Amino acid sequence: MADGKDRAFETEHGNGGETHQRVPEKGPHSPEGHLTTNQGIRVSDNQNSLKSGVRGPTLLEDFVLREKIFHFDHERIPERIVHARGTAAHGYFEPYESLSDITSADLFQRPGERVPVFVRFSTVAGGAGSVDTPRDVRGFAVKFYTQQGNWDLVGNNIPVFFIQDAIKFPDLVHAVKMEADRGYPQAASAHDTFWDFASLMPETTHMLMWAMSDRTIPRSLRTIEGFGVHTFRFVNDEGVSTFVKFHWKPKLGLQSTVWDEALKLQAADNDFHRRDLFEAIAAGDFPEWELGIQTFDQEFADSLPYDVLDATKIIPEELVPVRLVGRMVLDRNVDNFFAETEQVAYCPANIVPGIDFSNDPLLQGRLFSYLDTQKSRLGTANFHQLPINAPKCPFQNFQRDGQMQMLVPKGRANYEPNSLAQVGEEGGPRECPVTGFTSHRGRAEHGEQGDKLRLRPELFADHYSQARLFYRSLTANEQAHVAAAFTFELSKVGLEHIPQRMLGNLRNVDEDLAQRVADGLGMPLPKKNPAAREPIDLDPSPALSIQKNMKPTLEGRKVGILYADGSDAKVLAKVKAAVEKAGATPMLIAPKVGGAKLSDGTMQKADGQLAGTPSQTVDAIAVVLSAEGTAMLLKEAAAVQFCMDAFGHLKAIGHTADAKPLLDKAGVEPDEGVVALNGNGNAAFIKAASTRFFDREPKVRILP
Ligand code: HDD
Repeated sequence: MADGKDRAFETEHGNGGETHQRVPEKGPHSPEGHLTTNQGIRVSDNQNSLKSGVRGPTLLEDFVLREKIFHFDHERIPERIVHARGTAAHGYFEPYESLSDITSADLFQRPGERVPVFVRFSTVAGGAGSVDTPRDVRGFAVKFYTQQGNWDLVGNNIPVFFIQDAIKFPDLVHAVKMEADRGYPQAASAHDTFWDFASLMPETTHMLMWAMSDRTIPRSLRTIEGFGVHTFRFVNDEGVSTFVKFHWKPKLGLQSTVWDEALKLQAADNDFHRRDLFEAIAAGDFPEWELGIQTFDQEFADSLPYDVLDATKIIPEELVPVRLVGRMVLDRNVDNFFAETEQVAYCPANIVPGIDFSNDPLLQGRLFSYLDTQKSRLGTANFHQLPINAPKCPFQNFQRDGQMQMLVPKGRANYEPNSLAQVGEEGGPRECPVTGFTSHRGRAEHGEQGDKLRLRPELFADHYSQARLFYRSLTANEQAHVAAAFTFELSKVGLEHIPQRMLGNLRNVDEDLAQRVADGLGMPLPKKNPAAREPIDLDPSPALSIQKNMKPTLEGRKVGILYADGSDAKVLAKVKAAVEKAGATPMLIAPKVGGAKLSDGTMQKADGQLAGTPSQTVDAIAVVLSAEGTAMLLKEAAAVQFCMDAFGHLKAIGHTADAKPLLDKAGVEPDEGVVALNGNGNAAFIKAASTRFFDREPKVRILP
């Protein structure tokens, strides 16, 4: 190949002896962009393996083929045992104010100074190839690349967890994942083993309430909250510790789907959430959250009727308000899914000076698990050197060698102490008692030190009070959804004693809930199961309800506009403009993706074909049809279903007068959310599209 770049491009491909064109000087085929092997040898032919004779056997000596196939065979790494399916983005965090009074953490010192972050959202139970919209908890993991090293806040979109002690985590995960013998169901908790475990472990009850609520069927990753779950510590320059709980509040507010919509999304678009996140960022509509903290001291913790080291408990916002201390913006998609999203390695043990752990026994177990899991997933103790994992501040120590060592340390100093500096050699880094990380000491009087015991603190035994608090904080419609979700999940359980046991537990939460689920299942209500500690009534926390806290806005959402041949060009243009003005994305949907001919004779291209773009993929619909178009679509099931589902999923429906027969066929009944489009500003439609119509629900489904 050394004989000149030009001839190298005139490749014989063996396909009929055809010679490929001379390749230009610039571009992917130019000398700079030349395809090579991993050893840097230029490849002359990437289409054909090396054979002995044109119809002969492939030769073992074909190092180009062997290297390519060898590498391909090893392209996959073990998927995460939990949270395997995820999507991620880059961005930044900036504090609003200095928190120097409570923490010395560098990232909280200077208002407005940005710290880069990498955030991965995930589902928990399904494999990497499962779907985005099962009923499941969402992981919300944030890596802050601070000047003092990496801080990972590895949380979920639910502020509590199923279990109190890490020793139960393998049991929980085995139970929720697909059943061991049959290998199904994927990405679903609605099966025997999960509910067997959950009903035998009353400590799961509070989390079950959240899991069965609309929190686990979010509309978008941009509309979920995030929580650090555990109680952590802030520590200031004087070494004074303050307990802290972390919250992420989405700028767009909370929004969820209804269950039927979530199910149908699984059919319409397996990648619904990752697509939504990617497209929003690509369009410059950057997702944003505010970081909130709840801080309190030991005295306050001691005054609570539950234990702050128990990850199955919250501290209601009404009791300790959430103080908003900064914002996080995701403004850049990954360049490469594998290199970044797949290889990112979060670890709750990654903390920086100024932040410290509490003795929460769930957190303590996590501190071991994540580092360990990365070794098995990424294959080497040097995974921290991968670009996505490496700190953005300098890091140096005497750890050496190992598989895939990417660094080339110089000199002889690979141990400490050493005196090599005395003879002019590089002596290497040293510990620093002043700026180095020091652990908060804990205090014996709070049971934080003492005899070795396999015991839980007494208040951990209250498994029901906060489950009740959660249920009673919801709107009536949300409560009905919880009852419906329990009914759905337990209806998938084959072993009859399991729903009975679960119902016996639910009676400790709320008699009405237990009765509704029993009725929904068509089963008798069993005796109440004894509670390890009698539940108490706590004040409801309205902050826990999604519906009470939804933002009436169309910002960041999508409106599907259905049109066909003959649709009024002016009405269509006005609806589209109104949607855009409201900060949302119009999605033009027509029977054919090539488009349709409008009333003024213009051909309007579509963004989506009707059969492939059902209404569950958008937040509201506008049906802009002429009499002719309506007559045609009355015979199209996808069009009828489009309107029927929008109505059933409690979405706003704007429509032209001529579209009425289609709506009638779809069973759309008049209500506040069904709005005439007259082309004049569409203000009423935009207002309706900014919310959902939960009052409509009794008309479309029987909830328990
Ligand atoms: Fe975990 C991954 C969140 C308890 C062991 N966990 C993982 C991820 C998130 C969480 C968001 C995915 C990170 C990513 O995107 O790569 N986990 C939680 C939360 C918990 C929790 C909020 C409770 C408050 N986890 C928990 C326990 C253990 C683990 C008690 C084990 C004792 N988690 C793991 C793990 C994973 C993981 C096996 C799998 C993949 C990974 O770590 O990187 O180590």
